[in-house]
Amino acid sequence: MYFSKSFIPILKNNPTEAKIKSHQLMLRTGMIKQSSAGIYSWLPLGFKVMKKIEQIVREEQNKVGVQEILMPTIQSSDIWKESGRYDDYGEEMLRIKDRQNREMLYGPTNEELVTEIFRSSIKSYKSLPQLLYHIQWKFRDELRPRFGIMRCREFYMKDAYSFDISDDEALYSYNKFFLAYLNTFKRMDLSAIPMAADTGPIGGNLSHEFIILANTGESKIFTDKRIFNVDSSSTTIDQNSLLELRNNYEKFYAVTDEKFSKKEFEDNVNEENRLQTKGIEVGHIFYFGDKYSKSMNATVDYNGKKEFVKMGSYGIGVSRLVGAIIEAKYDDKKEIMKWPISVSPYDCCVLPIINKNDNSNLEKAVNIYNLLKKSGLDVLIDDTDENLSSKIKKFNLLGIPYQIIIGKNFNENKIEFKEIDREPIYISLEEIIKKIKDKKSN
Ligand code: P5A
Repeated sequence: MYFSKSFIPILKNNPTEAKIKSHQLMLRTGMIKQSSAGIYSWLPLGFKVMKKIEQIVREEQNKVGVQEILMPTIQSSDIWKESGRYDDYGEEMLRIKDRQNREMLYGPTNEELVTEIFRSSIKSYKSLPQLLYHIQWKFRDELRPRFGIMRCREFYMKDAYSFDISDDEALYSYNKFFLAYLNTFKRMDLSAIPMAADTGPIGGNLSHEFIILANTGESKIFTDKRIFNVDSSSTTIDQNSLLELRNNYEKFYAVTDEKFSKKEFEDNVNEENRLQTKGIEVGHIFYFGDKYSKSMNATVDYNGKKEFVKMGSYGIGVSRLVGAIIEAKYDDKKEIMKWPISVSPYDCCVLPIINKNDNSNLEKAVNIYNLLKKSGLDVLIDDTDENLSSKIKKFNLLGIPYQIIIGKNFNENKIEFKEIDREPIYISLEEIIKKIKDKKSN
């Protein structure tokens, strides 16, 4: 992509209405544009990042055997009346009437709709477990939408649902998601810690929030620092390995503030290991047994008897993750954003220093740009005539992790190559391509 033809509407200064870094940077670099309170359009740069996040989330769901579906955003109120949540959900639910005067709503979550889909098709326990997910927009009429896309009204969520015959089987499903979540966030270069959490309007008595540490986060957390050293890399998807993983985490006290007890914290964690801080909730998983299957009569045939299925639900804030990654990766001191390569809007950028009346650097840069593209990389070239220092400033905000600078001492075998937050090195184009590709496949 040529910068001059791109739709990346960069603002000169930080927008004053934005209070946290991610909101500032997303507006400043034209990733999003507010359309009304808590509702945003996603412009190319932001959209590219979100789509990459979505794809990682999708691949990790598929890996643990979850099947993708797509449910609508608009739901009928009937199923919510069956579950009893139509009234419980309160003012956060956006209610709509269609031309026949039927009560509809914009889905804030999909436990009811997926239960309705399940009960109409699955009749025998032999078809269990069923694990289904979709990635779809949700609407919650939040009282105080804030921090841009971190707490907004319309947001993009991956929500999955599990259906099992027994508590034991259902916990096995729960643990598959537990592992899938750790792997998902790791691929975004985030360290997300599972913490025992409240279940709120979803219900149930077992739940973990996946939290990444950030001072600007809205969740207060209390934890044993040693939980950061738990390693999940050798966990496999069999039942025992997953149980061991859960145990390895649950050995350490780690809770959000609704679950916090001063006494338990002090009894369980030595003073030097106590950490009380803030974080961003990027995922939340729930086990609620037969809460929905009972009220909505979702049963399967089990040796001649009808049994209510045992369910859980599992959310990831796909759009929130865009902001969360900025909060985690923006370097305040250097004023540099650095996207993890796995979600970066471009793999690298080419920055020619363009002198008036001399197009030769631009020509060399275009040549390199074409070769990089041919090798399969996604590249942004800055073909504008801004000077180098203003290009660098701009690209420090855009956060593309690798820069190729074409200046006056251009040498084909020693091209200036810079990881955004490091000193430049001088290597050949083949070496540059190899470096970036190696990083991408990690
Ligand atoms: C789990 C999947 C649920 O809704 N039902 C289906 C369950 N959980 S949740 O915790 O309420 O939401 C899941 C994740 O969605 C993100 N999220 C938000 N993102 C942006 N703005 C919001 N207003 C918002 N509300 C929830 C969070 O990442 C949350 O973990």
